[in-house]
Amino acid sequence: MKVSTVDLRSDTVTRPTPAMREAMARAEVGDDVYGEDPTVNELERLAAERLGKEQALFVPSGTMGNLICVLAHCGRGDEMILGADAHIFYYEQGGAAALGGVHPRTLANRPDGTLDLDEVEAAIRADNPHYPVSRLLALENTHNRCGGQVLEPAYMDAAAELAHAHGMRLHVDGARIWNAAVALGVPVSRLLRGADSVSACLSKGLAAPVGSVVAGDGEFIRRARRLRKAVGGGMRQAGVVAAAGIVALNEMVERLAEDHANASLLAEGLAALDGVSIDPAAVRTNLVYFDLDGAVPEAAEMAARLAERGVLVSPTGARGLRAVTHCDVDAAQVRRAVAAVAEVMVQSR
Ligand code: TLP
Repeated sequence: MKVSTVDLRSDTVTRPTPAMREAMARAEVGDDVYGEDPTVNELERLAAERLGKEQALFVPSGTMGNLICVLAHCGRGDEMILGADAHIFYYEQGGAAALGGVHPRTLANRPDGTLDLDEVEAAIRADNPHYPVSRLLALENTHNRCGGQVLEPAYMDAAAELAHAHGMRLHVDGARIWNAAVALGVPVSRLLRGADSVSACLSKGLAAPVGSVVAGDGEFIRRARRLRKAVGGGMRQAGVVAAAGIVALNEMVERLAEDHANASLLAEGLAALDGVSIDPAAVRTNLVYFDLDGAVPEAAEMAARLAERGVLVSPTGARGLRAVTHCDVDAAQVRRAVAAVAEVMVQSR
């Protein structure tokens, strides 16, 4: 019997559910650049409602969603304050700088994914001809490189208040904002109350095949819609994929709690192994980062040996690895992954 692969590299690997495929096959479509795709229009209505914003826009990816939002807020030479570990800064090829001339000002992320708001305030530029204009504060919730940490509603509110007091806007990279809301037991809209824009993924834990939504007020979405066309994101009969996004929002959010429980199971299993360093109490959502000590193989070799055993994880550094739980991985497969790590450890001693 062929043993199935346990793919823990990312929640981006999730496949559309049977309900999504059915909805996709049945989707009514039209030309969305003309605003005539009824399924896209319904997804955008539903997303705006869930995110608590006036309007939403369907975009092909989280990267494009962030780029469009940053460009909608900032002009060339404007400054954006964000974490040094932010996905926008770290993993998006510097697109906002390359394509929009937006100047990134990074501050250290704290281990909980937040930025120190006193440091943010100190970084905001005075009105002085030497300086760029501080236009945007960008936060990430959950925070990927900080281990899927959840930024609390009170913190999000305080950050928005600070930005607004200085005439700035707040953007939230909410690729996994659904995970944050489920972990906190609050509606997504509560987390975004003060945010001027959000980019939220449908294609990660929510399992849609492609797509993200951005949301904000009507004037913001008007600018974002123009920018989406400029960067090549006008998708025509996109209802075929938007249909999966509607199923994602209606059926896949609450079940993220299972992924979080499986992530804790994985973290506890790994913590019990000699040679692995991880604090299971710090795992609050579906991202599990762990380190290997000097007595065991380095991360790349560990990943290769796990792959031979049908378990896929991502090396994040010489001794660091990331494993991500999602709807295509169950508790039994998580146990198999832990057993595979244990086996590689034993064989390498
Ligand atoms: N993250 C991917 C990789 O790019 C690292 C992953 O496997 O986690 N914001 C955040 C916080 C993200 O984690 C990601 C994807 C994105 C934006 C970009 O989304 P896509 O991949 O749809 O462009």
